[in-house]
Amino acid sequence: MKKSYRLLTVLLLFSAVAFAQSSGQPELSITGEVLKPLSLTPDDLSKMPQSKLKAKDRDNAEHEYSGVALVEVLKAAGVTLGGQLRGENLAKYVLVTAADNYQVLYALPELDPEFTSDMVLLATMVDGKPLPKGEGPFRLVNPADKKQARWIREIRSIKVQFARD
Ligand SMILES: Nc1nc2c(c(=O)[nH]1)N[C@H]1C(S)=C(S)[C@@H](COP(=O)(O)O)O[C@H]1N2
Ligand SMILES: [Mo]
Repeated sequence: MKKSYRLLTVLLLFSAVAFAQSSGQPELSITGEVLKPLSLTPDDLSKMPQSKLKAKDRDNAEHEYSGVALVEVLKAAGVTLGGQLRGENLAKYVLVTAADNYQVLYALPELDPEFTSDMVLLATMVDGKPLPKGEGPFRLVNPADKKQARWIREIRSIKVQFARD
């Protein structure tokens, strides 16, 4: 009797965890050379400073994308940016990985407003609506690139690393 109760408790716990995972929104992890690793939901992002921009997609159609500047998310994780982006920190890169394992890379100065006026946006919305399935909940939009290849869809993780050992 006692044993079967224990078994029941274990089963209930397992199903509770499975339910929590299946009902949760996909999260975006930020790890590597960060002071504070983060795991962000679209709700978390909506509480950060919002940016919007207009950009032409691969089919040359203009859309308004909104979300958070990628640099803001990296700052929240404590990545060396601004005054700290000097010396050995200039050899760090940002590797972004999607659900389909597609990967793209940025160097920190491509993202830092002290180096560039171009914004790379971690978009969550397009034309006022959440990004559609297969694209969201997180996608990069980079109007400065002439090709959209780094507009990575369905982002799951961002890792900051040194390019050298
Ligand atoms: N996850 C993921 N993102 C991706 C790709 C991909 O294969 N997987 N292809 C890229 C390429 S090469 C282009 S041109 C654009 C195309 O974006 P679209 O499919 O929204 O038109 O997405 C980019 N983002
Ligand atoms: Mo492409």
